[in-house]
This record gives sequence, C-alpha cells and structure tokens, in this order.
Amino acid sequence: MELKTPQSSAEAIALENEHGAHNYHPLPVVLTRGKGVNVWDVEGKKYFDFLSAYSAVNQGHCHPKIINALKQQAEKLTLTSRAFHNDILGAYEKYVTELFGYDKILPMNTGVEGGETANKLARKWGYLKKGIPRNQARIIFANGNFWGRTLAAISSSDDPASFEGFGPYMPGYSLIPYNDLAALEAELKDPNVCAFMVEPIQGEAGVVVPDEGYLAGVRSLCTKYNVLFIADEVQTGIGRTGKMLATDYEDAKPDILVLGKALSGGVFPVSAALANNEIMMCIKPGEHGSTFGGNPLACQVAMAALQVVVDEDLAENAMRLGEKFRDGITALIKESDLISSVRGKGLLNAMIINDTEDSSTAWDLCVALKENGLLAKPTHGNIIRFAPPLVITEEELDRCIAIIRSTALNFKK
Ligand code: IF1
Repeated sequence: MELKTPQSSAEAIALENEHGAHNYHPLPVVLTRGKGVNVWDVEGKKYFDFLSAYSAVNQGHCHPKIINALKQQAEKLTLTSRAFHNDILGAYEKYVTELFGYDKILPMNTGVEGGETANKLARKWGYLKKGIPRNQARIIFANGNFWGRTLAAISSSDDPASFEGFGPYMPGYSLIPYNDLAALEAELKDPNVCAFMVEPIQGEAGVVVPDEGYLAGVRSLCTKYNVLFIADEVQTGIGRTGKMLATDYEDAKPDILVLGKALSGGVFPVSAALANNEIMMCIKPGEHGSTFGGNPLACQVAMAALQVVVDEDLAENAMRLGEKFRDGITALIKESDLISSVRGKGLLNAMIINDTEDSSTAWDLCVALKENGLLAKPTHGNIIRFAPPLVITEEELDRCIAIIRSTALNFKK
C-alpha cells in the first residue's frame, strides 16, 4: 500500500488530530528532513533544532556514520531475540562497559525501561545482598524527577500531570527535596532503603542544576549507608552537559548508570543499565529482559553513535559552546525584561521567562522563535529548554543567539 505523505503541514496536522491519540501538544510545525543541527518543514523552511528530540540527537540529525551502521546491519540481521546469541551483542557489551567503566550492561530499548531495569536490579540486590525483608525494599527519588511514563515512573512523580488519574501507585517509593543532602541522609538511615535514583541535572523540571558537591555528597552518603546510587543520565548523558556523563563533574560514580536517548543518536530506541557484577549478577536468566533488548541493529547503531561522540569530542564542544550560549543570554537579560535568568551545563540550558508559570508567554515566544527559524519548546510553564545537537559550530551558535536576541527584543506579550 502506497503511503500518501501529506503535501502540507496543515494536512499532516489534520491527519494526526483525526487518527492519533491527543497525548501531545506539539508546536505547530511539521518536519520532514533533518541534517546536523538543521531540520526542514513540509513547506521547505529551514530551522535550527534547539530541542534535539529532548537530547536524543546529540550527534546531529541523520549522522552519516550512524545511518551507515544502521543500513549495513539492517540488510544483514536485525533481531534474533535473546533466545539465541548473535555476533554483535557481546562486542557491543564489551565496548560500552569499557567506555563507561562497569563490569556489565543490561541492554533495553527506551529510557524508562532502563530506569525500570535499574529499579528491579536495586530491589533484587536489596533482598539478596543487603538482607532487606521480602517486599520491603524502598527506593528514594527527588521532587521534580522525571524518568518516563510507566506506572512505576509516575508512581515516583510529584507532578500531577504525570500521575493524576493513573493510580493506584507502586508501593515502596518515597520523595525528598532535590539538592538536599540532609533530607537524603535522613531517609538512608532506614535499612530497608535499597537505592536513591536521581538525575544529575533535572531536565523536565526545567534544567535544575544542583549545588557543587551535591553529587559527591550523594555518592558518599549512599556508600556510608550501603544504598545504591542510581544516576538517571538518559537526558544528561552522552556528552550533553559538557562531559561524557554529568556525574563526571564530581567524584560521584553511580552504582547503576541508566542511559538512553543519544545512546543511539536518535536513530533507534536504545537504552541500558550498567553496573558491576555484585549488582548485575543478582538477576538470573529469565528474570528480566525484552524482545528487542540488545538487538544487533540497536547494538551497531549505539556503537557508531558513541564513537561519534568520542571521535568528534562532542562533550568538549558542548562545554565550550555552552559557556558561550549562557554568556550570550546573560547579555540579553541586561537588554530585555522578558528574560529573568539562564541556567545549565554544557549544551543543556534553560531560559526562565519573566512571567507566571501559567502564562502563555514562553509558548508564544517559542512560536515567535519558530517563525524566525529556531525550534525550542517550554518545559514547565515559563521555562524554555535550549538543547541543540552537540555538533553545532560556533558560527551557528552565534546565529542562534542572534535569533533568540532579536526575537526577544521584538516580542510583544
Ligand atoms: C515524553 C519530558 C524530557 C528523561 C529522563 C528517562 C526518560 C526521560 C531524565 C524516559 C524522557 C522525554 C520523554 C518525552 C519528553 C521527554 C522529556 F519532557 F517528558 F520530561 F526530556 F524532559 N529519564 N524524557 O528525560 O525515556 O522512556 O522517553 O525513552 O514522554 O513526553 P523514554
């Protein structure tokens, strides 16, 4: 059956409204092509992508080396399931565990599956190694967290938009304030706590950067109380914040590392949980997995995606150009009362709009930015996340800062 692709953006949007669930409210733009930092809409208009599919396209859209890895493997073997071995998985596992410094990896597909895997590993370890009584294991999370849309993930959320109407909720989950080591220590004294799962920088919460020393403090408290430190680096990992991992900024090596999104450069759903043997070997054959987890196609794509980050030193580019971005927006704040602050690390940044959370100002500004050729989207209410592909050049960044500046200075609330 010939797929009749829509000839106009309006037609494409109408098709989605008619036939698709209304579980998103996208910006009114219909994209048809992507290359590097740019995407094009159906009418041929070119944009700078400043969302990168929520940091999944760190390597730039359709990076030739990743696409080539996809094509080559796609014509050879795409999926065996784990009922059989294949000749790619072991090589991938060796590559990734050596790159991130862990004994083992459990390969999954989406970021939330990586988080679920980390939660199951932590509970199993809690029972088998820490001696927590059966079904009493607790996991602590931080207010403002976001790690996906499954019933477990929303059970740990304090955002009604995530959890309201989907109860009952997963037991054994508790929340504490983010960036608060005293609150964390108070919880970790409970011997039934098996893990603390936290984002090194909270993405969805609006790029909330914790105090210097917070991550090292988490590491030291988890060690002191024999609790697993789970770092959710699905959004902050793979070079986004100026280092390969955001936890690399401090002496804060997680016990379980969760990766996703840019692990595949946005080409294929690939996620993972990494841990050392004492934790990973708590799960026995048949106790966890997934049909597509660790499939040869995903493994080849992920190896190519990671190699691009290493070869092109994308973390360093993110570090350097992130500073330049924040300096550019800081200069703009002096000229425009529309923007109250800018924050972030590397090329994961957010601009806080000088208006109430429930105002439409941030959204309206993103629509104006779209008209001027730059795509970004608010996270919560009055916060706009800016996260271009890490392959962006200094010249392109200068042009984007100029677009943001002229749009903000000409913006009428
Ligand atoms: C949506 C948010 C971002 C994540 C972190 C795990 C996951 C995510 C830190 C789960 C996913 C995505 C989900 C997507 C929009 C986007 C998002 F706005 F929802 F919160 F990035 F901030 N850990 N984040 O950010 O990964 O299962 O989606 O592969 O659901 O709307 P996933």
